[in-house]
Amino acid sequence: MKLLLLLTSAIALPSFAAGGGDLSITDTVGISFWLVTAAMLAATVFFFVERDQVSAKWKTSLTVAGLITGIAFWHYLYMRGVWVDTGATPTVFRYIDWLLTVPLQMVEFYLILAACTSVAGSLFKKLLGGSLVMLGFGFMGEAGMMNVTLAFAIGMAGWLYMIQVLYMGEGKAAVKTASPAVNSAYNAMMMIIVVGWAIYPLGYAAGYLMGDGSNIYAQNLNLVYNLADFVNKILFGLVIWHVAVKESSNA
Ligand SMILES: *C/C=C(C)/C=C/C=C(C)/C=C/C1=C(C)CCCC1(C)C
Repeated sequence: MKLLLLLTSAIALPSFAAGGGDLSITDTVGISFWLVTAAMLAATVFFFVERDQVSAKWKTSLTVAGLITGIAFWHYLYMRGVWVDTGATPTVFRYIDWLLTVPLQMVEFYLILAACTSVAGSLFKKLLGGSLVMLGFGFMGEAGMMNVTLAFAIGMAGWLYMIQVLYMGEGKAAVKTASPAVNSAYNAMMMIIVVGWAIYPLGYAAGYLMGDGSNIYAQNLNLVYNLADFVNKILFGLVIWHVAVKESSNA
């Protein structure tokens, strides 16, 4: 594990550190790309190292948290380069990242629930379906493949469907009988999907519904998306880490 990390950084860091021009002091969005890139790397190291602190059944959860921030770190290296070098919005890199990391977040839900209920599998499929609709239409709207407002509306429907599944569905009923730690993990993850995820459609609206995705709108879009990724990948992992550590010391 640690060898893999070392290898990845040995290959990745020199090639990207040298690329592009200097970061301008006035390029707020570029600076936010830079900060989030570093934070993703730090979070990845943290989650992998912290696996040692938790009991066996929580280790996989921390591994997945580290994979999420690790995949994001990889994409942020490129997204930062695209933005700093060209000033363009790195839509394709962004959505490739989301296409990998959002399903992994659904895997986290599955892992927490699978330990205590039999509905975890069917819940996972519904959440995965909802997130693919959300991301698929979001991408088509941003890439100019369909009407931005219509794409937004269908993407919103996918997200609202997921919220409905989490609040009214079988998962909520199933965790009632689980341990307090599992309950608090489930509730915290619901909060992230409802409150944390709400930042993303705000970013989309700022970029494409209030404007045309150019200049100032592109800046707002990327700034909000970068903030959202920071909250939803790093904070999300920390919530799981916190529960895992608490639960492990009780055992
Ligand atoms: C690590 C990346 C994450 C958690 C990405 C989450 C992305 C979303 C919640 C995107 C949501 C969108 C809508 C709800 C409407 C359509 C536009 C999107 C794709 C930005």
